[in-house]
Amino acid sequence: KEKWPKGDEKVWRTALRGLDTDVPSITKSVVNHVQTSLARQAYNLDNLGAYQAAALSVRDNLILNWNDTQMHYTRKAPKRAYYLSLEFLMGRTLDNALLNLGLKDKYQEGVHQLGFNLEDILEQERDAALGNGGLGRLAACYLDSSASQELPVWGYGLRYKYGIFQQLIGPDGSQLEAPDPWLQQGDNPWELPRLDVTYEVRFYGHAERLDGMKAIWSGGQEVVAMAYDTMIPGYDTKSTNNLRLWESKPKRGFDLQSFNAGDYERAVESSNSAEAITSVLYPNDHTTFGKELRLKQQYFWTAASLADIMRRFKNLGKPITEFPDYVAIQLNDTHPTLAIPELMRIFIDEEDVPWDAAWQLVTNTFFFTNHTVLPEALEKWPVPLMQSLLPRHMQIIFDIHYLHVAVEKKFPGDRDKFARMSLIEEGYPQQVRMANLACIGSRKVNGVAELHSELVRTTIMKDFVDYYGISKFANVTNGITPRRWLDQCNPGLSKLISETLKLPKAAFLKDLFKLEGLLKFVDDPIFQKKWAAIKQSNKERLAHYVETTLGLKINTHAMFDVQIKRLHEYKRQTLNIMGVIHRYLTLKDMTPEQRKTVNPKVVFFAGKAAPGYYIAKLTIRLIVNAARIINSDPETKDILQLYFLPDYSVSLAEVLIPASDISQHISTAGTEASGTSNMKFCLNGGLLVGTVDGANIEIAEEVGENNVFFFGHLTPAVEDLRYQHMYHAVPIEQKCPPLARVLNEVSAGRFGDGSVYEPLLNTIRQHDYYLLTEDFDSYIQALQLVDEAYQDRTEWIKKSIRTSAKMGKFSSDRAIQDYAQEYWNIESTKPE
Ligand code: T68
Repeated sequence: KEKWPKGDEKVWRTALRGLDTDVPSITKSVVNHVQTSLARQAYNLDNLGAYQAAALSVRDNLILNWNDTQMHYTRKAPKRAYYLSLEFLMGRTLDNALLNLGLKDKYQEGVHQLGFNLEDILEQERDAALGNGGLGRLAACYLDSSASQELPVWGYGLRYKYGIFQQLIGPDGSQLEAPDPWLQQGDNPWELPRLDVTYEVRFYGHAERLDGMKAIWSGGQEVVAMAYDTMIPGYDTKSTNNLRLWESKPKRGFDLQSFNAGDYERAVESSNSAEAITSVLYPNDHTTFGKELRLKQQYFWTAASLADIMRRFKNLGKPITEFPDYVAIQLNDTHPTLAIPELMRIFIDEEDVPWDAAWQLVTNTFFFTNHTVLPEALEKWPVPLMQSLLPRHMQIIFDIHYLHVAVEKKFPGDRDKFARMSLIEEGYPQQVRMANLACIGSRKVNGVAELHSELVRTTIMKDFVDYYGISKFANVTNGITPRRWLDQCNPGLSKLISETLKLPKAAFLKDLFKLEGLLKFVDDPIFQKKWAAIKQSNKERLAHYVETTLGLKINTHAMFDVQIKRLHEYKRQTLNIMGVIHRYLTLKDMTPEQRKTVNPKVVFFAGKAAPGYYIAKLTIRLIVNAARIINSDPETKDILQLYFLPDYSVSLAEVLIPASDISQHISTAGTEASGTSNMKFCLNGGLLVGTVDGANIEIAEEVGENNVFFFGHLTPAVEDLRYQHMYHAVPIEQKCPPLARVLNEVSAGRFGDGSVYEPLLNTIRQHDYYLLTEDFDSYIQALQLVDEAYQDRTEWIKKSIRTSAKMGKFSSDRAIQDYAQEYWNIESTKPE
């Protein structure tokens, strides 16, 4: 038996009893925080104060669980996995923490007794929006699933001072960007600053080769990385994992030397330049710009994370050769690829491991997930930039390159293949290809849905597949956490499912395949009615939100059609808006009698465009201005409404998704790696209209093709069609007259000055790279089928139930189990 470390064990043990979670204890704890932590009193306590006090009280519970879990990991020393992601799109925490802790009802009652409404309190919290879109939200779902399944997984990322920009819509309908100072709400109750967990990170300087492969890297600039820990509670378990985010700080505060010399400006500048590293999230998804600060972010984060991982490993007292037995690192896209040369540097220069042995260890530690095959998203860094910022890493990358070249001699003669597989792209300047480095430095490479993984194997990684064999290249289809994306965002549905299946919520929230039990009730008219009533109340909740935030009145008896995602040409919001305009023109052509037979429809868009993405921003402008005309046209406004909801966020998604009847996932075939909102809509009983792309395909496999509205050309046709467009272009008037008409109306100024939209219209008229002219007709037909299907409401409800019932596969629990077993080789373990 271990000796009690300090003082009187009995006194400690009584004090350590933990927190009581009956309602009186909860109100006491909240009020304590009001009085002490916030130094406020009842008479001046507003909703924000109540939120802060409630959050601090919930946080107390999280911290205790977090401590127990981390202590348990330290004692048990299991193999751990680390998820390195530049983005974690967490959204709000309080509601999720209450649900995962099983304390929501009690806090509801407690704050009610204190004169507050829990729903209003929850609304006070700002989203933690440290991500762009799918990739960042996936990371957040994976943390939830790891903790819920009691897996020893930590996330590592950056603590940006400013998250994804706030989107405003200007008077002319265009997107404007404002900063997102998410931390300025007062102390963030969900993070624990770790003043004692700091590392120094070097930039620039010179690397001097010693004998053999070792080198010394010195000089340059050093900045400090300081840890902030965010508690990640598992659902229905005490297990609480950690998300460690790094903040950059100047090494010695102000540079005193220049300060003393009276050069105040320079002193402040040096502190600014260190702080700049974690100041802002880059708002570009799917494009790279080669900005030095971005490369600094990537190195700063990977260096701090690896130093931390290495320190934890060394505390185990194991020989360095056992590193991959205790550590698995997942690279979320190529953004953390510098971790590969950085771990080589640590092994070789600091731990005296010989080069070949170090490479062996490194390639047994890393796993790499690719999230896109779009060529403009493949990261490359100029060699000169790398040489100046990270001279030692550039040496190591060249060493890996030469080793790689030597082994590739297995393929004599094929010089093209050689050039494609090279880590270095020739040109002025030369560039380092991060995907190639991530591939050769990792044990396994995966895509995020079946089709995407197949495209990874046959296109961007084809040569590597020939070289390494197929088994290194696998698939893990993405998933979503049913805690947030069913129970939290749609409590009514969650409750109905629980009552119908006669199961506690935890049963299906932890094993989503249990939803299949709903299939027995598909034909039960009472159940159908309840199911439909929940959809209706979610539509009213959304309408209420739109009315209170935007002052617009929505027809909740209409079909709700939703497309919410980042604005991008490949996602084809343009196809959707052209479809809406086509519908509008068709309605205008009808007689008033004919219009009376039309089922009303409300179309919602939301999503941000990268600030420098001109065409995507024009698309927003067109949607907003078309909405102004369409919504005010007395002939059609009762049967067609169009809304662009500004500032899309996780929290807005939580209101939109449960309210949707149909959602659009209409990327050009072969371009959307997976998509994850498609899964969220289906889980909430919404149907899909989509192309045969990404995870749409697997969703249709699960729910049956008759429950998905597919349209458009298939992936294998895309390349040929693009070729035809390049070399045998047919004018749009011939190829697709209905679309030509829509473009002409826009051009003619029907939705405001047409000349503004010419560059957008020309992307369709000229190369039409994303093949709108090829898919428009079948898209309109698919929407027609949607309208017809919606007429038969009972049949529609059945489709909705069947869809939701078959979402088991898309739980992120399944995805994380796959990573844990097939990649990381880690096991569940939990504190008693
Ligand atoms: C998305 N990628 C895929 N990237 O587009 C989507 N990129 O199909 C998939 O479901 C999702 O990843 C999860 O796998 C992104 O979201 C980015 O956001 C991004 C950010 C920075 C640089 C490049």
